[in-house]
Amino acid sequence: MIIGVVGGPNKGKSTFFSAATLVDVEIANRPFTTIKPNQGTAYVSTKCVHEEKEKPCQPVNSKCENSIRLIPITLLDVAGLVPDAHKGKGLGNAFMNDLMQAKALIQVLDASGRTDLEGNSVESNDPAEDVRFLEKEISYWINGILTKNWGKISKQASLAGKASEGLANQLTGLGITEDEVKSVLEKGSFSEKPDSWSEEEILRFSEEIRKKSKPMIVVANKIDLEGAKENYERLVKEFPQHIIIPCCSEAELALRKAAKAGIIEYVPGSSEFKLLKQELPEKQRKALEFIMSNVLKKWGSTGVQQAINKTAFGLLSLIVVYPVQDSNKWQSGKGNFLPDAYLLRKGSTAIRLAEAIHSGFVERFIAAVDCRTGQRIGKDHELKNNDVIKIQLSH
Ligand SMILES: Nc1nc2c(ncn2[C@@H]2O[C@H](COP(=O)(O)OP(=O)(O)OP(=O)(O)O)[C@@H](O)[C@H]2O)c(=O)[nH]1
Ligand SMILES: [Mg+2]
Repeated sequence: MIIGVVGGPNKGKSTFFSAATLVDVEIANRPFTTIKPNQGTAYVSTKCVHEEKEKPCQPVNSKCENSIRLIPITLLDVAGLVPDAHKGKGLGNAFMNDLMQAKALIQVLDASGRTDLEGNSVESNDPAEDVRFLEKEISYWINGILTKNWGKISKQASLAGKASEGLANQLTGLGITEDEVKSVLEKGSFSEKPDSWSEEEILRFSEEIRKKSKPMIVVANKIDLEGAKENYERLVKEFPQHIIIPCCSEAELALRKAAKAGIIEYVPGSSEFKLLKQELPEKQRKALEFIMSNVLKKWGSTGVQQAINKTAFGLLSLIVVYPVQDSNKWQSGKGNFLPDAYLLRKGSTAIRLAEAIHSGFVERFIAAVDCRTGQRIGKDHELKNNDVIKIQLSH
């Protein structure tokens, strides 16, 4: 699962990325610090089900710390996007192609309003503009992909009953399915003849398919700075349909680095940390005190882990499922207790779990077992969050 970190320049995207993945990347107070994309592993966190059996799990495809299962996802940090990127402004929008396979986007904006849309330092910028322009530019990016060879594809798509198929073909690179195209065509009352669509109509379609295929969460970053709280509250009012997370990426980066260095004990996402070393340089002690009083106490957490989790469980409605081979002991064939945790879309069936483990399992699928109840389930049985499932395969 790939999730993209996007937004205007100098908003703290790379800081957010680095805090979430602990990959060292260039961070600087100027626009266009990042040019080539950064890729790393972040973790969706959820309470592990191992406590039901009262013994620690032996994770293989994921990690488990303090009874919290950490399931890896790929995070991509890209260059900053500016207004009119689709006309070549800034670094343009071609670099967005790195995000083709992303299932969701995390927009990082500067909630303090100290950077303008181009990434320059200013006294006051309205972060609501960041949300509006970014959505527009992403729609233009999709529009650009959709309209490559528009004459040809729109003609083919207009053939009787072929609109969704023709458009979906053009958009498969973006991970968009024909069903999604169909639903957008229907809900948006688009004509079944794309070759008669006006430019505005094509753009409206791009916008609707963006909402479906690249849903976005908003990270109100730099929440530690003056004025950020007021802006954040305004954003929440102005965009009631968006998930908006107050965040201090810089604090999270400092905490995770301090934890790695053995200076503090800190579980990402939590509202506190424990000092392990009493003797600290003055500057470091002050920085940690600042984070405690101005970020953790005030906001409950730094927001980085919350943003990852909200993207997975809120925006994408994912569930966690634990496949095992031994339905009583919840073990793998090798004897590992609860080795794997998979993220699946809500509504996924047993056969989708089999497919997620290995595409070859689809053909070999016989049945599955809900290990909590011992009940045998069929391929179309809908799975629930935290299900422990044994899949029976033919040889
Ligand atoms: N006060 C504060 N500063 C932050 C925070 N997050 C990032 N910054 C600072 O914002 C500046 C830009 O950070 P980057 O992470 O390089 O921003 P970016 O969005 O990746 O920038 P480009 O790659 O140039 O598009 C740096 O000076 C960071 O230290 C935060 O939560 N609070
Ligand atoms: Mg960057």
